[in-house]
Amino acid sequence: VSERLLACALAGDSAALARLLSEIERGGGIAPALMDEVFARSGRAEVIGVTGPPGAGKSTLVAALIAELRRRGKRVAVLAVDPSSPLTGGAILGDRVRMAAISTDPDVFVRSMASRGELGGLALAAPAAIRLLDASGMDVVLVETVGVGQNEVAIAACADCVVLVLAPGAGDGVQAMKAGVLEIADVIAVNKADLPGAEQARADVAAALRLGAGARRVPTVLLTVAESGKGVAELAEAFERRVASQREDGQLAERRLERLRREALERAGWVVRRRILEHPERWLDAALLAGLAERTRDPASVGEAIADRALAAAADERP
Ligand SMILES: Nc1nc2c(ncn2[C@@H]2O[C@H](COP(=O)(O)OP(=O)(O)OP(=O)(O)O)[C@@H](O)[C@H]2O)c(=O)[nH]1
Ligand SMILES: [Mg+2]
Repeated sequence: VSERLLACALAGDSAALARLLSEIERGGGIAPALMDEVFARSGRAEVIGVTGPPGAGKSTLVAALIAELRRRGKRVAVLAVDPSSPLTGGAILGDRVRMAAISTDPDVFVRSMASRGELGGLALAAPAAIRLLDASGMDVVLVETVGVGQNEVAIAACADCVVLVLAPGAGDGVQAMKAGVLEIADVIAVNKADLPGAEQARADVAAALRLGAGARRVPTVLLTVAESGKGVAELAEAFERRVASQREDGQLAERRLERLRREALERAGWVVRRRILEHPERWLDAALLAGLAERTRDPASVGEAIADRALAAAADERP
């Protein structure tokens, strides 16, 4: 990746931005020295995670939020992350955005990112992509993730503020609560408030929050109708207020540093893993292999031995 391409992307050229994001998604990434430059310019954008069970209305809500944030004069990027499928997420979000007739706005950038199944995958690609969007001058980066599993929790952890979208009926609320997703929410949007049961769903969520209330700040719960835009201004207001108050009390800086710390450690783990798997025979030698064949050494203990060797060798190789 050339320095010039990066300069274009950082100046807000969306074609250049798209190309760099493809590089990041592919896992090749951008040269570390260039990523340092991106990182140095990042930290201005507010990163808002939008998560929740399938079909709750996340994409529709994101489209409505784009319109709302544009009204407020913000430059908005959307990253739709689909950990499960390399196919669906983007197309669906694309339709919603087209419907909202905002796809031609130069101050809106929408991109989907899917798991390509390689080592580290989205866990490493998503935060790098968010940083690039941030550095390119976006005021708000909305990150939509599908579902309510572990992946989503991890990706939601990339955000300054997490909006959990639930919808009445079909046990959605209950399902999300089981997965412990309520705990990561800063703001909860009970969407499809035009449907029967919305008020009940909100009451259920409020009750579950009272049960789980501990030291942490209780999430704001709102009713929205993503399709008509009802409650969307209030939702934007709620996460902006949330981020502002975190900024004031120093929590935002703390939360961001914790994220970077975890990402660096995660990255280290993947680098070690990759290096071991590049030359497996170098680490898993005949003696260790015999241990496995003769059942004198368990794979777990062989794994420990391999990691010890690789790390020791790395230490020796350092100039
Ligand atoms: N009645 C009603 N339907 C809505 C509302 N918001 C979204 N929908 C509908 O709910 C369905 C799912 O909406 P999406 O925005 O695709 O939901 P999603 O959470 O992004 O779905 P996945 O990305 O597949 O997990 C669509 O048919 C929407 O038109 C709403 O406020 N009221
Ligand atoms: Mg969606």
